Amino acid sequence: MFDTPGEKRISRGYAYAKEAYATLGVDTDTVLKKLAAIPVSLHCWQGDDVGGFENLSAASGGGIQATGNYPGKAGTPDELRQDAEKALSLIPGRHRFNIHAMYAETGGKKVERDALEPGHFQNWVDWAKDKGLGIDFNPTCFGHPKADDGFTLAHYDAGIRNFWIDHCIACRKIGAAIGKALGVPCVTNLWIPDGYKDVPVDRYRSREILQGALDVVFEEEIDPACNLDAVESKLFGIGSESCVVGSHEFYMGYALTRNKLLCLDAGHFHPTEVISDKISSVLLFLDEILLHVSRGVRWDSDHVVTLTDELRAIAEEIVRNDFLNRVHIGLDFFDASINRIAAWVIGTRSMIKALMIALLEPTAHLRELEQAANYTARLALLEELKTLPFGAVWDYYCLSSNVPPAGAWMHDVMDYEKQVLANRG
Ligand code: RNT
Ligand code: ZN
Repeated sequence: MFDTPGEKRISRGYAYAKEAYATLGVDTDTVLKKLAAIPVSLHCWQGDDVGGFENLSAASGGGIQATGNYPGKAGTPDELRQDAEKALSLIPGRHRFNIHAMYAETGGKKVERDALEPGHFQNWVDWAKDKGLGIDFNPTCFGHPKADDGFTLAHYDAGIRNFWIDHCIACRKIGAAIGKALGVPCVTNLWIPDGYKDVPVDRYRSREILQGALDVVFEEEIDPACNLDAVESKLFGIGSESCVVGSHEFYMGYALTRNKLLCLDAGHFHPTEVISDKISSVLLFLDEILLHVSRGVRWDSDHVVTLTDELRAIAEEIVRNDFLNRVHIGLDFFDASINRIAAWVIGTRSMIKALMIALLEPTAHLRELEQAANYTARLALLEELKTLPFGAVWDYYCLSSNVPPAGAWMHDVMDYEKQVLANRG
């Protein structure tokens, strides 16, 4: 390593950056050690446009939709794992993989969602073990005939409601089995699409029904060493513009009173509202939270995560407050208009880059300035930090993690596209 002219350039760049950060009292080597220990949960559904492998219907339903038709989408679990492996080989660090119930492998047999068992996810567990990955899990309460009218756990019909309750109970057991098998807890996140296209008359009753259903889902205690339950709120979806039953206030209250993880999805609030500002509030009252880091453009569009101000702010909130053990960082985006492996790589590398930049900050000094009400110096320093050579630190991190640095990984993706993706039907 560090023999080729390109690698030598990265090595020289790092030496310069190390000195530059040292003048601020920041040790870049320590930063990179910390960074390497932060897992990011890559969502499997970027790889197949939220399709799953149950052959039910092409569309995801539930008001979420991947747009685009870039060729080469994964059509089988093996293809999806192969694609994920490719993406992971271009991402520094050790991470997690987030799957949905609809990615079950039932050996060609039709298994209803309320009858799913840990065995249907054995291939995922074996794969994760082999690759040193953790796994997170999700019930799939959409893209199914029993969810076609947009209601699941909050359905007025007890038959349909119970079907989804049973599905969610099955999923918690699957999560627990996964966590047990891998020796690290699985975060099982519950999101349901339930909501009204037009103005409802009785919001309270719908929310009361949801509360009751959730209490049944969560009745059985599960060892938190195996499974952690999270609940995800939303403001609106396609077809649920007027009222989403599982709103922020609903799940905030639910998580607080039932000791659950709250999942904050970056696209699930008013367009000018940001989740970075919520982390410090909710963590005053909750032990742990889950993030669905996403990028909404004008609405909950789930664009690929990029290094935006908000992404940086999210990372800063986690790092500055030492919340790394209380915030589970998951990604949630799906873009079918570009190479799907590149989408994973861009989004995950951006997340890690944001965490690195936050770790490179001389936070203690900034805090002192703030406490002394020296807002002038605080602003001046925050601005100066923006042009420090973090790109050189990033390239060095990639290279020393055996991952291509900036500008190099796209060649791998293009080769893979020619050799693998182009041959898919
Ligand atoms: C939908 C939620 C949810 C899904 C995934 C597929 O608005 O964000 O998290 O994106 O479960
Ligand atoms: Zn989400």
